[in-house]
Amino acid sequence: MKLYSANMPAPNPRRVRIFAAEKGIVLPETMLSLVDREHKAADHLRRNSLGQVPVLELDDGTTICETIAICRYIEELHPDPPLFGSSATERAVIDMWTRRIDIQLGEPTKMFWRHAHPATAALIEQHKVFGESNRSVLTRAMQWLDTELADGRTFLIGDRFTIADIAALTVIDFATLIGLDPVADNPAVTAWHARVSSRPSASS
Ligand SMILES: N[C@@H](CCC(=O)N[C@@H](CS)C(=O)NCC(=O)O)C(=O)O
Repeated sequence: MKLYSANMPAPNPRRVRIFAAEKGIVLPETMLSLVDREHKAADHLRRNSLGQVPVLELDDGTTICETIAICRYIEELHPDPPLFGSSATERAVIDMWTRRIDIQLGEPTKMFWRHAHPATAALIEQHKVFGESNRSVLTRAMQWLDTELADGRTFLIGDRFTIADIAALTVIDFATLIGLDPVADNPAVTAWHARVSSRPSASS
């Protein structure tokens, strides 16, 4: 099994690295240079026709794309600790939170990155006014998250660290890196962020 991946700041490969670290496993990784467009080269397009990372390649040649699908596969092989939940209710609530994070936080971050950030200007036709408008969308989403976390829970779903925390941490760190300010003025988010960032897996 091998993970085709990319270094920080790429948030999706980082999700898989954090997930594997929480499971206590080491995935052999082949790093592609996104700057050199190695993810768009013919050999990688054969692994993932969308030209994205991460991709998990199994020993029989099967390729699994999409971060959450890769993490679910790892969870099947290494059930402990359960990061997708261990009952029907837990699994549904964790799925709900992971979707909420990707839609509410991930979408505006991605749209700002694509349409307003100088690093992507040469790659796609940018619509800067739209891109910039995502700053306030993310600010509102972070205020919403802060009110959710203000009830004193340790992690997004109570007292158990899950894939939803990994999803949120990687989006928030990426958003910070590209010049957004998602944590500021949100005390409950700040405390949660410090807690999840202090886990050894977060340095992955
Ligand atoms: N939905 C995919 C998104 C993967 C993705 O966007 N990866 C980024 C790196 S973090 C990438 O490969 N971007 C290049 C591109 O989309 O062309 C997943 O969850 O794995």
